[in-house]
Amino acid sequence: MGNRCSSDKWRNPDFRLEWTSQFKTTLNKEIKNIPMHGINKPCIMLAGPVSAGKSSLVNTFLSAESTRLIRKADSGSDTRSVTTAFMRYDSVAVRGRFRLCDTMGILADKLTGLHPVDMSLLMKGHIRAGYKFQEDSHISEEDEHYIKNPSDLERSHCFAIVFPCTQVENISSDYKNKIVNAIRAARVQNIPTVIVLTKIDKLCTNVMKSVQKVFTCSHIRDIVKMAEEIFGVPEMYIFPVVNYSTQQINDVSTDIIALLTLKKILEFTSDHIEGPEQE
Ligand SMILES: Nc1nc2c(ncn2[C@@H]2O[C@H](COP(=O)(O)OP(=O)(O)OP(=O)(O)O)[C@@H](O)[C@H]2O)c(=O)[nH]1
Ligand SMILES: [Mg+2]
Repeated sequence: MGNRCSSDKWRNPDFRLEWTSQFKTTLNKEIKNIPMHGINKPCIMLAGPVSAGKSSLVNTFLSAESTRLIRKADSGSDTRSVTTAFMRYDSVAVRGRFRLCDTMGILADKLTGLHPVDMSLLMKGHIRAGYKFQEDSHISEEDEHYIKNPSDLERSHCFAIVFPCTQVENISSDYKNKIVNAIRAARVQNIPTVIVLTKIDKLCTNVMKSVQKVFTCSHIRDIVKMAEEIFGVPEMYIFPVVNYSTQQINDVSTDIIALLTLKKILEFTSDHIEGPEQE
């Protein structure tokens, strides 16, 4: 881990960006006001490798809306996914504003981890929350958690790939293929895709000490550009974040990075729900 920060910003996520609690409050108000065009609880589906930080991201987003750290999703390090069931979490600040959908981790080898069929069915809304994923097979249509005719509320309105920024440079072709195929499946279903790059604190010593340095760290910029090339998702839809992992109390900069990301994701989701103008 090194330090490649300069005084130049590689991204300006908001022209008002100030690392203050007032700005956190403003962002939270703006998030509450994003129109969802009749969809009561749009679903942001999170998917990505085992230990990428999907469940931690749920907790970080929920904490950033709050004055204290929220730990609803179980997180931890293992070679197998800690999250074994499909879980949905309501936003904290305004119940029903949006839902975060947490899934079992993808594994590089072909036969285990989140099954590509389950991934596609989750996007279409065919799987009920609480479904316990099978390690080596997908849900059957006879399963009590299978929804035959999902409503608009059950499908995914945004697909967020969660990927550790520390693994972008040496991603294996198996992982790459599984993720690129998932992105293609989302595209076929016209679901907007974003990438959230976690663990930026592990990439740069300066960012580890002060997460405010995120937009001045050229190493993080390079990783974002690399992720654009690998996954074929435009840079503007790629967001570096740091999740709460060891802290006990909210850190305003961590909350602001999370809220800037959440706001963009919800704006893209809102645009997608609104769709093109109808003749
Ligand atoms: N330093 C650091 N650690 C993180 C970050 N995000 C997650 N972690 C840690 O990474 C480990 C895995 O995090 P999880 O949130 O459980 O990952 P997951 O993607 O839900 O993993 P599975 O459910 O097992 O697929 C935990 O020990 C977290 O504390 C981050 O941004 N920085
Ligand atoms: Mg998890």
